[in-house]
Amino acid sequence: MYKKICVIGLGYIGLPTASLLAVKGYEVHGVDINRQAVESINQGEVHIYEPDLDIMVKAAIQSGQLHVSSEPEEADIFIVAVPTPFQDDHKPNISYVYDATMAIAPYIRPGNLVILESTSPIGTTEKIVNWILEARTDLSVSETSHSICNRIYVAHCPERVMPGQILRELVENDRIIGGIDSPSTKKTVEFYKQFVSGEILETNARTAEMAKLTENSFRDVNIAFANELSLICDHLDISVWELIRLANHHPRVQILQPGPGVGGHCIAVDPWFLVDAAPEQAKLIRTARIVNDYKPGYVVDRVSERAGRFKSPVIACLGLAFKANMNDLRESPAVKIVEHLSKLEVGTIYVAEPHIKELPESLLLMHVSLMAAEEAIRKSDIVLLLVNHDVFKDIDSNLLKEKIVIDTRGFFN
Ligand code: SAJ
Repeated sequence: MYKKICVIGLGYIGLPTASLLAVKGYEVHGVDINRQAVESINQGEVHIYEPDLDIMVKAAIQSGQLHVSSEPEEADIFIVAVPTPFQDDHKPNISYVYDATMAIAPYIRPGNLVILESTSPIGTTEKIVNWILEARTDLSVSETSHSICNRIYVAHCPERVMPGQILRELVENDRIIGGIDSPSTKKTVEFYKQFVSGEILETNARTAEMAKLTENSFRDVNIAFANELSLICDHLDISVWELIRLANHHPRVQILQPGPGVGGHCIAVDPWFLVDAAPEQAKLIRTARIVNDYKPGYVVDRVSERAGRFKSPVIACLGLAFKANMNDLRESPAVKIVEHLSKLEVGTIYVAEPHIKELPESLLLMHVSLMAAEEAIRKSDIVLLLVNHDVFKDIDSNLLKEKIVIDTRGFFN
């Protein structure tokens, strides 16, 4: 029975996973290169926002089952949950996975299981095996009689949780597990069965890697379809919101919602890994990325056009987060749009983002002000709705009557 788990990377996936396992009774050692994060977690605090995560981290630390530092320790299982961003040319950057593997390599013992949870380009799990075996010639991954006593197990189990619902989805979501061989898959399945109530699906490492990329590409392509419809509808003077509502009455049609662009660290990134792996074949996936990335600039142009009608235009921008009801600004199209409007000096800009207390530095430097939504609307000529936060439902609709409203989410429809 596995007892001790070492989790590398204490971000949006690693920290909830480490605390969940600790609360379930495992001894968990968390590792992060960010020393400030390590310090705050050890005090039972969190450096990222996710509903109820603070409560779970506090419980895990207080129970003594979770301890964190910047150095790995020996363990039965190593879980790698580090970022896998892309470079400027959209090529995947797996240097954090390499660094994490090198960091744990000296601590791996025969019989250990190494699990990659980071969303990864196809072939990454096999690379981890090669890196470990290069660093540790005493270990092996084969089952021959002379190597069985020093073999290790390696598998990919991609994280699939939705920011905002991570703690529930960590337990309830179905999981895909692909080992580098069948014994690795089986050991990993046994481990996840201990804390996952969803179905556990077995495959090989490469298919597991591609499955995760496929899920996020599927969503990106579908959002791109909705975004393209919004461009066509603007051109033809048809309400895209009414159009989608009507079309979705068809029993086999379910169009997603257009927006100001696609944000977050996942959907706007992962499809590029498929494009990189098969550039000739992944034409639709690449086009979807281009359509979605076009949307923030398109919104900026629409606002600039309208602002041109005023002598000194004032624009109220509602929302900055990358999606509704959260304070997460990672890769947020709303932030990009406000930055761009400000750079172009389109007018005076007020931002209402009820989920944050302070503007990001980029906007502070641009003299953008943060205020309550109704106050921003009162002072403005143009109201630009960027995020469909539930709290904006309380806005008095009379305030919008005399304003030019640019609603990128169909919120006021
Ligand atoms: N968006 C739209 N229109 C829609 C739906 C979303 O414009 O109809 C936008 C959002 O506003 C946001 C972006 O897309 O800017 C992404 O949001 P999201 O809710 O689609 O997804 P994420 O990035 O929060 O989480 C995704 C999830 N993947 C899928 O739903 C296939 C999650 O399950 C993954 O675990 C996560 O990526 C990840 O970590 O990969």
